[in-house]
Amino acid sequence: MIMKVRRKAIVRRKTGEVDITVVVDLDGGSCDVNTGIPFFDHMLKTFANYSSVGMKVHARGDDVHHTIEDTAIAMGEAIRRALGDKRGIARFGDAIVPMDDALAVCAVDVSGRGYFEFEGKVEDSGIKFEDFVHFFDTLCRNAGLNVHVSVKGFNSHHMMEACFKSFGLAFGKAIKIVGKSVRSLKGQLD
Ligand SMILES: [Mn+2]
Repeated sequence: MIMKVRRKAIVRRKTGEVDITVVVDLDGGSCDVNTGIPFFDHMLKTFANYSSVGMKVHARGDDVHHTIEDTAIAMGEAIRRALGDKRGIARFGDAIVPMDDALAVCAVDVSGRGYFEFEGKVEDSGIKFEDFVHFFDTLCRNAGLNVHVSVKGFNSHHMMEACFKSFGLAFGKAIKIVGKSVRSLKGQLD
């Protein structure tokens, strides 16, 4: 009998500053995002759409920085739990995404070692550039993802959106089940 294990996790993060519920289903599903920050919702929906990950994010915080930061922590933890022992996944994924003037490049390694590297200068758009970078960095450290993103262009909305599209596409490729073993010479991924 073949048993299919659903790669799904639920994380609730309630602190003195935020109340966040995240559901992540790596094998697909609907998208339901409401953080109270319209542009951030737009970016998270973009990530869900291009990665084909099923995702629910309901977040409320006392401050935009806290809401974005803690959503990244909760999403990262949910992704890490949903990935489990990472058996069978492609592990690596990449994408190059143009969006009018903007061009984003993203490479992902689901290594278990959280590290985010960003190249580019983006003006504040629907969210501050510093919060945009902080979201990726916090997500990657909590999920155990190694992600490199670079972007060029001049319209900051397009530049940020192209980054989320390329990250979604690259992540979707990296978590795809392509075999039966853990893709590491060590025989395991943290
Ligand atoms: Mn847009």
